[in-house]
Amino acid sequence: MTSTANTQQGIVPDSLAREVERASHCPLDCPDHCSLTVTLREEPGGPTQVLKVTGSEHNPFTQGVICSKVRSFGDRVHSAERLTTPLIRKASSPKGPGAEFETASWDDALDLVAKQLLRVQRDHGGEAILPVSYGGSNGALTEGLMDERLWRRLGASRLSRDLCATSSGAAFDGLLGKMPGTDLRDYEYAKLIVVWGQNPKDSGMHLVPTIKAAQAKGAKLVVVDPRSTGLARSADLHLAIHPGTDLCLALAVHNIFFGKGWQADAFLEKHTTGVAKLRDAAALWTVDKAAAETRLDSADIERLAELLHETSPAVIRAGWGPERCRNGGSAMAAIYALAATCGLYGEKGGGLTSSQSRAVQLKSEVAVGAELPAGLRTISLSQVGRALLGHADVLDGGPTPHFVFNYNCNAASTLPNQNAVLKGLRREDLFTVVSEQVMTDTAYYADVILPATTFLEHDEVSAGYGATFLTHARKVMEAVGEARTNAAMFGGIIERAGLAQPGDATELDPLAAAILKETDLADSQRQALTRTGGTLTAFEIENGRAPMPFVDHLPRTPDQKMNLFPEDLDREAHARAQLTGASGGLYVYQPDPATTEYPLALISPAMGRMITSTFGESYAGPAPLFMNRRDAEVRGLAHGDEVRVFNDLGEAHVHVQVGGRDEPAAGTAVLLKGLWARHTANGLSSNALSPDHLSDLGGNACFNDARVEVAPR
Ligand SMILES: Nc1nc2c(c(=O)[nH]1)N[C@H]1C(S)=C(S)[C@@H](COP(=O)(O)OP(=O)(O)OC[C@H]3O[C@@H](n4cnc5c(=O)[nH]c(N)nc54)[C@H](O)[C@@H]3O)O[C@H]1N2
Ligand SMILES: Nc1nc2c(c(=O)[nH]1)N[C@H]1C(S)=C(S)[C@@H](COP(=O)(O)OP(=O)(O)OC[C@H]3O[C@@H](n4cnc5c(=O)[nH]c(N)nc54)[C@H](O)[C@@H]3O)O[C@H]1N2
Ligand code: SF4
Ligand SMILES: [Mo]
Repeated sequence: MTSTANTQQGIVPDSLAREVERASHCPLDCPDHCSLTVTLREEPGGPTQVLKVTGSEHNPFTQGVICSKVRSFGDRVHSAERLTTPLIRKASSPKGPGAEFETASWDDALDLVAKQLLRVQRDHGGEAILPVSYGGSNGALTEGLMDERLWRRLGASRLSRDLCATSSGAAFDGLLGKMPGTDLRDYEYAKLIVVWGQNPKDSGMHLVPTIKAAQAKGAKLVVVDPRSTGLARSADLHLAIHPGTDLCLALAVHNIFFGKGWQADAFLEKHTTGVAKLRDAAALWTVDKAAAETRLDSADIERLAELLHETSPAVIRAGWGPERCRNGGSAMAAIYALAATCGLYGEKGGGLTSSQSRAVQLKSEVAVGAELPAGLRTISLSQVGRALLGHADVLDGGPTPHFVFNYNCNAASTLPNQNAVLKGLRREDLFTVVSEQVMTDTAYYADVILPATTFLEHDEVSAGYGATFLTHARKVMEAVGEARTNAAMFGGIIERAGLAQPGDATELDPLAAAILKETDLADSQRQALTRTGGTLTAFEIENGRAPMPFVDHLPRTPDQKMNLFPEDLDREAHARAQLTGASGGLYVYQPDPATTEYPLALISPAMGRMITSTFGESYAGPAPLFMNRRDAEVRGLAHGDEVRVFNDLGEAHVHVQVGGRDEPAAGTAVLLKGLWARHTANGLSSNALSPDHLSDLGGNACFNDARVEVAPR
């Protein structure tokens, strides 16, 4: 090559630059956890450029294939919207869209943050400090570690990170403990695959070729999804269920099995408890009653039961769609329980996989190095808006937050009750810090913005959920600009706030070692981690195949049995229902929240080109509202029309896409999750319409309980 390249340093002859390849692993909030090769252009004394990100073969599930988002990850690293220095809001500039900032040094920014933290702690109490973080795209070194040390030492409010997977987490832990599920690679051997409320094409793409391979060998496919996704269209049976009614469908299938005597008696006897109570709960759900509630044909519900009865091995891939509603926990539990009633376990290619069935559970907790003060109140991430507005019902007797620290989260875009969140963040008596990689919608509400590294610029320890791979990825390049890791940023604040203690571990390597030690890795796994940065389970390394549930391991419940009716879950669901005066309990259905005014269910599934709101800077939009032809017709709407979608919480201004790909069933509308203000005409998304009540188990956000009307604008 004889050319030269433009860089921030000027013109550098290519002879001085070099191309290098480094190994990495993708920690983004996606089940698959691809292993990667990153090609970089490095210049002596100059900035490093990400040239290419491709898949590598280390992870046998992802096999060198990666999604387009991460193939173009260099665009995010070097984005024009990348944050490269600390910023402080100009005193004259109001918070929110268009806010103006001045560049600051890290010293000045951290001094200000520490000073404000101590002021709020002194004037309002530690609990007036509210960390707002999620951490789905973060592993054990960037979430729940140095941040947690700071919050504990300050006595800050606890945050319940319940945006996602807490319904399914509570249900899975209650029924099976932290037990690994059926390995996704083994789906190839299944003769029946039931994809229940998951959309692998967009949100875990490596399962798609495995399903296709099984279909090519004669496997049948069932998809339970309100949308006519590509997978649904290729299925033998597509149950276009009405959102939030999966509990009725799952219980009706249990009821058919028990009614016809098809239940797997030997398995139930040997491996489960609580079957009688499950059976009683299911007995209330005749096929016709379930058909009415789910808006499915009775014959299709019966067909699902027959397929599960007739076909073996059969496997259920349970996704996240059914969990994001008032009965999401019970729905997930009833779906998981089908694996027992229908006798799916025991054969290669049979069983159940959920986001909870991970091979290795990571706990940053062991390396935090600070005691958790007793009695701190907890605020739900789904109810941050109401907390910021001082609603007593979510403050648990504590103070209204006066300090928000937003990191690993894009609160302005991703939390329900968006209008309350934005109004709260606009409060002038609230001090807000946002640590981010790019200028998100949330960053515009900050008093101080601190630039964060991406996973190519920091070390991370993380595990796939669904795919069984644990990784310790090393940074492949120095930080862009002045971006800092979460550990360095929180370490700096701890120092400045005078909260450091002698002997505090702050370096990432010993912290990572402490976390990995707790996972009890086998020698073979440690070696693989050191060699390639990624490892399979010890079982697989030793046996050359993935472990099978109930064959190679048992539930991680106290009695090693699958508990089909955990009493503590029943109590939790009962208590949750009582908050609204309803009667409830495990497997108790709560009616559809639709009204005559707001009859349409609005769901907000994952978008292929983003990870929740991450990569929003590179999606131009505008985002469409997907509608069923019939629903559009009765409202006089045609494809492309500009509409308002609204309810009592707010409204979003969008255009409609009628019919076509991913068409929802009649009665359901779709606005994909993670949208930024720039993607809709009025800057609000489906979250302006999502209520902030919590699910029956695990207190999950109930995004899909939004009920709306659509009208021309
Ligand atoms: N590209 C990409 N990948 C992602 C993500 C992303 O945003 N983009 N997000 C990641 C994260 S955070 C998560 S949690 C997972 C989510 O991954 P998925 O499990 O795929 O979750 P969703 O996309 O929310 O919903 C899945 C499907 O459920 C359907 N659905 C909605 N409501 C219901 C219901 O009540 N019942 C049933 N049966 N189906 C319903 C939706 O139409 C959708 O097709 O994906 C992860 N992977
Ligand atoms: N309407 C609707 N909304 C939803 C959902 C839905 O179904 N419907 N689903 C929800 C789901 S499944 C999820 S998981 C949540 C996700 O909610 P969020 O976690 O708020 O969403 P992300 O887009 O993943 O935002 C993570 C942010 O952290 C930043 N980040 C990444 N790494 C680091 C780091 O090391 N340091 C710092 N400081 N920042 C970092 C990223 O740039 C990104 O902006 O959203 C939920 N929101
Ligand atoms: S987001 Fe998912 S599919 Fe894309 S590279 Fe990361 S792990 Fe692989
Ligand atoms: Mo999620």
